[in-house]
Amino acid sequence: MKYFGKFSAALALSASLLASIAAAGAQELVLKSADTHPDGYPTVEAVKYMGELLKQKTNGRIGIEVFHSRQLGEEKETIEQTQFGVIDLNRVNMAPFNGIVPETVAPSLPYIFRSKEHMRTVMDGPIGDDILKAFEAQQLIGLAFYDSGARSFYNSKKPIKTIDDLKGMKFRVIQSDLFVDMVNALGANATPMAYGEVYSGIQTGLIDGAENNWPSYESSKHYEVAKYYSLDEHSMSPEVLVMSKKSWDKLSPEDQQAVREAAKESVGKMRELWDAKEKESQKIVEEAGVEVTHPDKQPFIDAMKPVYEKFANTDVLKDLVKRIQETQ
Ligand code: GTR
Repeated sequence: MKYFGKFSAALALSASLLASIAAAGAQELVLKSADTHPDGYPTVEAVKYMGELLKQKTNGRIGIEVFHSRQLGEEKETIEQTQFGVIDLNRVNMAPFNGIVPETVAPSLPYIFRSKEHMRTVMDGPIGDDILKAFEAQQLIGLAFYDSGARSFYNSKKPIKTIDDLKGMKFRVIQSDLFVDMVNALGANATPMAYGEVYSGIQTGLIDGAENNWPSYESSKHYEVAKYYSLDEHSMSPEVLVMSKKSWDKLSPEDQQAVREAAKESVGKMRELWDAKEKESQKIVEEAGVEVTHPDKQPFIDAMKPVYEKFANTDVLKDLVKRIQETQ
């Protein structure tokens, strides 16, 4: 009797184990997603939210795991790994794509967007769709755009009150030739560098500063070593969420559709989080004693003319720029 009891208990146990393994097996395609930002940052949370939506849409078969805080490497490396299919999903800024997906140059151009609303209207519409499609030539599927606010300069040396104050200063830029030329055209010196090296770069004096939006300036803690922030808002280069074409091709058309929908549906959530985070980050850095200046933007805008001539130099790009400017 005792022996029999043990035997049936063992049977029951292995049956439940098998059931849970089967359930996990049915469920588990976990897409690996990269992000340079820390846990809690709006882009990280938006992709997690997309994962929840995807689970619902696929009856729990497909999920997403976000590897935040550069766990999978700096943006440039993760882009390559996504092209190779080692990483399934990647949330990155558009700027590191400028050299390989020419269409991404248009929304990365300085002062191309008149406002946050203008940027959102453009990226949500046919221009955004055309840019998303352009990623396919690079073995990537463009899924959605996220906000990235406006990027401004910050430094450890002095408040920037006019464009002339930038002369000779050394700024880290994102790894994009467009960004290098933009900074050089303002009379400063650009040093392309990985995001993860900026804090120590400023601390050791290798660079005087960098440029970014409020949430990045705050969450990276760069404000601790560079307390002068000048709101020149030179770029609104959006974030993009891409999928490896290799991973994409393994999905059924229905699952591909579910991925696309979940990505698009995460945009609204991201914007909510973003708007709140911008305010929160500004408050944090101001309370920490950051000195904010408001230089006149017109000389900055005027200085960008040669940058437009050099980078918006093909018919495709000229057309994109015109369409963006004409969008109301
Ligand atoms: C942030 C962006 C990151 C990264 C970073 C940088 O605004 O969200 O993806 O590109 O800037 O400057 O490297």
